Amino acid sequence: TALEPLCLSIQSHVVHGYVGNRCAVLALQLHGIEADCVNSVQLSNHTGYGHFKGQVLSGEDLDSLTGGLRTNGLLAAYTHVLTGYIGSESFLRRVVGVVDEIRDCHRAAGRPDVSWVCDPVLGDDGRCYVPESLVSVYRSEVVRRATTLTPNQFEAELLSGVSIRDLSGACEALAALHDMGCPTVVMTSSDLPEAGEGKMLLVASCPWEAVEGDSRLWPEGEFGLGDSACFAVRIPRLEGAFTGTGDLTSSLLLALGERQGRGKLASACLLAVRALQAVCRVTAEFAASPAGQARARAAEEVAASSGAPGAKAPPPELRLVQARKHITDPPQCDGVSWH
Ligand code: PLP
Ligand code: PXL
Repeated sequence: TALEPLCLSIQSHVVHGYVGNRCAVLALQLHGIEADCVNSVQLSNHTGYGHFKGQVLSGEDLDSLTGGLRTNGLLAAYTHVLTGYIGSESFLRRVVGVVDEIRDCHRAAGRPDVSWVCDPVLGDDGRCYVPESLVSVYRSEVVRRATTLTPNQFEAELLSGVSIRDLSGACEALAALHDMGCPTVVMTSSDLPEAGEGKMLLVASCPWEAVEGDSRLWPEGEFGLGDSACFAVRIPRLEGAFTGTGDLTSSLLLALGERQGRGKLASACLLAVRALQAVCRVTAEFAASPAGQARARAAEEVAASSGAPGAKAPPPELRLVQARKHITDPPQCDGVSWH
């Protein structure tokens, strides 16, 4: 018999705010997916605040937690693994080991493979914010094990070695990641000329079977390269910065992929974009409200009085709880469309 979905989510925890597991677990649970979490760090708040305090889980700590799960026979229950920001090579190698062990359990029991939705967090806008040595571990060990990768444009370029200037370059980079062993790649944000003014594109590439239930959903047909279908969703850029959107996106892709079922990756992507856009809009509306503006002024005063040069107030935290109905029922959003 098929197992109930149960996701092991290995991500950051923050006491205040919504990044990492604080985003992902809520989104999974709202979609009815049980989520167990390993908190790879526990920080007071995300690092965009300038000041943060807390602890980093060591590789030995991770071994100890997985050892407890192993002893109780719990590793065999995971149907999905979701990973996000990982800050060290030794921790990443151990995560790979955990995925291998979960897969061994399922293989021994004759059950279907475990899916690994991996957000290969390396950096953004041409800047790496993890140690350079992680790139080669992602390339050699992670890409071929992940069932779905969710890089941004910069990460897709670093992992594939293909520079992305336009949509066809994006498809080439994603095809290179298929050649490296990952069947489904969803580039969750990009800055491409085809997007149009004020828009960005989510670009996905996957086996044709992964979209066969969504055939002719998007108007101009797929623009696949050989064995893979490639499609894109247009996303309006909103005023202001948001933190945690990448973590929310990968968890929504996992949850909506599960809900839509096999062969419906394209509609899962569209729904994930709608949910994300709706959460960002609810967040932006709050930020513009009197209560949101008072909070922003207070944050600016704290930053200014901290004495740290260049300290500035962080962007508003995502309003996930307030936007929960949009997470479960992604609404139509102006400007969100197939390319
Ligand atoms: N703003 C909006 C409206 C988004 O939907 C997203 C992510 O999809 C972002 C900002 C973050 O984009 P990036 O990952 O390029 O920082
Ligand atoms: O959303 C990415 C992220 C994950 N984990 C920690 C962070 C951030 C973004 O700032 O600070 C700890």
